[in-house]
Amino acid sequence: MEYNSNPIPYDLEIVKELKEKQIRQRGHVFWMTGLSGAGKTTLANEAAIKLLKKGYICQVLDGDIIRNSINKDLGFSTDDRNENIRRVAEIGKILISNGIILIVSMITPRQCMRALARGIIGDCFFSEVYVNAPIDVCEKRDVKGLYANVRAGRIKNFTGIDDAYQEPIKPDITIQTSVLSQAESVSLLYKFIHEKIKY
Ligand code: ADX
Repeated sequence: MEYNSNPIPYDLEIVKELKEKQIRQRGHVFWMTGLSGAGKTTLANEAAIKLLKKGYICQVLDGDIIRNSINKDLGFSTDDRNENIRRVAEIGKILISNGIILIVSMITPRQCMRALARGIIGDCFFSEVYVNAPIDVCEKRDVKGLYANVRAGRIKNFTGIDDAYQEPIKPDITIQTSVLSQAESVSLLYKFIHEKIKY
């Protein structure tokens, strides 16, 4: 069968409005950026559970899980990280057109990568959440034992050690997980999400 390069236009924004009316919530992407070990996954999952308990429909896409499934073919070069982010942003665009609240948890180390995601999803449906903890705190936490492997020379191009993490210039919200307790961080994130998604 021939590929149809001129499909009938399908206006995602119109569909989004209609679905949002059905499920009474606004589709929006909360893109959590930060170092490995900053707390992105924990906060994403906790906030998602809170949302689900309140009856909202929400999805978490986490770098580690995505990299073991749909993005299995990608590594950690700049090109691969770009592609990793691009694919997740494209999936995100589809999910939010269904009115779904999407929380993405991915390092997204460069400004241009975050701009890429924002550009695909659309400025008004995208919030950059900077999960901020100093590298020494992340290394001390070493939840996955990765920093120890980096120091032993077993992992190269590790973000924050021998590969750059560019701090967000103007994130929509910053959550300082080395200052706040976990409960305070989750509550801050939840409130921020709720303001954006309430119908
Ligand atoms: S991103 O840079 O492309 O946004 P992503 O969030 O998907 O990264 O994946 C990061 C996760 O992969 C980390 O939390 C860590 O568990 C694992 N990882 C393995 N190697 C690296 C590396 N070189 N740099 C960063 N994270 C790595």
